[in-house]
Amino acid sequence: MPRAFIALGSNLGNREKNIVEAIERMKRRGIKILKMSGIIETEPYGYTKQDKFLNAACLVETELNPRDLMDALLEIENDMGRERKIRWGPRNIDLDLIFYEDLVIREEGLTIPHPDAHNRPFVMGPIAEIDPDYRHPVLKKSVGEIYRTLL
Ligand code: PH2
Ligand code: MG
Ligand code: MG
Repeated sequence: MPRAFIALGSNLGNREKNIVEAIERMKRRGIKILKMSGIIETEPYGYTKQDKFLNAACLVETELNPRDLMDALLEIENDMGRERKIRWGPRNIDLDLIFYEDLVIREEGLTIPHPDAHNRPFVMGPIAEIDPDYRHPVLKKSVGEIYRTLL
């Protein structure tokens, strides 16, 4: 069955509860969680006038194709009351599809690998914790190597 890495983030409300709830909602939709990273607190990136985030990542196994997995993640965000106001701004839950197998997809509304993931220590760190040898299919470098360059 296909495997994918999903990054989770929250900086509004009960951040830890939001991350746990998002994981539960993925499971309920039949998305199997194979591994979960630890949860880390991180400084806001991009738009810096906002509260600190909790971030984590998980490795999942799913029958959903990339587009349907992406749609499922967006539905979970909406079901949890996610509001979209400021780009890169505060959010109660953010579920980003980072890698799907070793696929490279550049379509309207679906870019895999996530186009900015390799610049974000709060994404590369948790994924490197799960599988440091996983190779970024565009950069052809392991996430462990990429993470080290961000420190
Ligand atoms: N997500 C963003 C923008 N900035 N900063 C941190 N620390 N963690 C995030 O998950 C994050 C962010 C947009 O998705
Ligand atoms: Mg994000
Ligand atoms: Mg997102």
